[in-house]
Amino acid sequence: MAVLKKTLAAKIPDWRQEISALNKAHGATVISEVTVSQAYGGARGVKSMVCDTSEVPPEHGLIVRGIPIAQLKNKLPEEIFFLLCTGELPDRKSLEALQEDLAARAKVPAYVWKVLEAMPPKSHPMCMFDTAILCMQRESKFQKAYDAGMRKDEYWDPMLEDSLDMLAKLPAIAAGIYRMRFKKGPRIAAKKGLDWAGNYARMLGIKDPKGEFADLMRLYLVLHCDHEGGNVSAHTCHCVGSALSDAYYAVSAGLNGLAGPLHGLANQECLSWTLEVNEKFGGQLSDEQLRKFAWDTLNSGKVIPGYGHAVLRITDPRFDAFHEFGMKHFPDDPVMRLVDQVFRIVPGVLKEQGKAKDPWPNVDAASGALLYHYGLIEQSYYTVLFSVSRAMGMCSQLVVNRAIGTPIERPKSVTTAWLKSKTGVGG
Ligand code: CMX
Repeated sequence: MAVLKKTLAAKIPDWRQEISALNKAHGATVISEVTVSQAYGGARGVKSMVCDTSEVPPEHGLIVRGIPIAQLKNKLPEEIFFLLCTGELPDRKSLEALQEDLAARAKVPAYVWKVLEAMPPKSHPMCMFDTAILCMQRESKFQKAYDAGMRKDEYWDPMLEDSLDMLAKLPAIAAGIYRMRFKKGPRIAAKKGLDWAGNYARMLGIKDPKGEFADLMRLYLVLHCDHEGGNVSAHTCHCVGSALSDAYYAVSAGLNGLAGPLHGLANQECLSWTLEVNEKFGGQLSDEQLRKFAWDTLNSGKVIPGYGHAVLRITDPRFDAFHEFGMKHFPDDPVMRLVDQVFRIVPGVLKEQGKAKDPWPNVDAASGALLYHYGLIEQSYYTVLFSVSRAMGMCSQLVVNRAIGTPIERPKSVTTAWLKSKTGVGG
């Protein structure tokens, strides 16, 4: 049995026992209340689901299985996936075993390319990526095992199989979409022995004489890996998976949520905003001009992309990691300089406006500038990069949920009439 699966198999009985004991002893303990505003307000802050892969305390940012993301920034994405699934980082041998396993599963079925080639030429790269994942559903080992009468306590095993099969193929699919959609020439084959992110960088075909772009890809895929359970993409994946839909259905559903402009698409919008500022002022603008431009954006009823967060109340540590990377490798790049200037000015503007609960930059505020610097300038592609990484979080959550037997999700909705009667409004 492969090391990742073996590690999980050893841990799952303890997880089940721990949860069962907690439920038995404290099942009736109240952990959250819901106000009328929260019911109308996207359930913000309502604690009503469990996610053990990661947490996002508002004052600290992403913590993966107990380890702050800043301490993981030099790891490989494969190590992060192992950590997400099991709660421990792999040793060297376990990492190599996982890398070999992924390499052995990496071949993309030929029909995926045919489906992608048949799509309208101006399809959004996210729609292409989701479609590619969804059309591989026929490969699902979970569905086959379910149809064959698998027992409930075995669900996690084929869910892990599907997750590994899918994750192994995502770099080639994502890179293939990039080259097809933006007419970059034929697909580039993976190189044997190269890590998951290194191969993704290679297959994209971005010129990388110093290997810096590959390092950026490693960092990018680590930083976007997971963000607890309640964000749109994770929650959608969780909800779809709770119906025992397999990983292909659930992850593609989650990614459709990531494609929204208030969620993953913000990284594309953020760079557009930065480039618009850059172009308007010819690469040079004073702090006062930037402040005015930010106010103009707000006064025209738009948000400043890359700033604010539903949960965080600090500068996102993932922004810090990207900012540090950019300032280390190309501090004089005009777009990077502007990102830095925006970071100095925009939080003050948002505070002055007083609406955003979090005036600080999120992960999207810097990532686009870094990609742009290395020549990955097609902004509509950026959410696909995010997706390749976030699929690790979604898959690990699916595996853990099937391991601990999370039931089908079914929160109760109420009507406005019910709320009026409950609160005594109108009679
Ligand atoms: N610019 C302008 N206004 C903002 C703002 C920003 N960056 N961030 C929040 N606000 C506004 C909201 O639009 C809201 O206004 P209304 O009351 O008029 O509706 C008000 O401030 C309160 O919002 P909030 O409670 O602070 O934030 P939400 O939890 O509702 O929304 C988010 C969070 C991320 C959608 C929001 O901050 C935003 O739109 N940011 C810009 C887009 C972005 O960067 N998204 C990427 C987030 C990262 C991710 O999830 O992937």
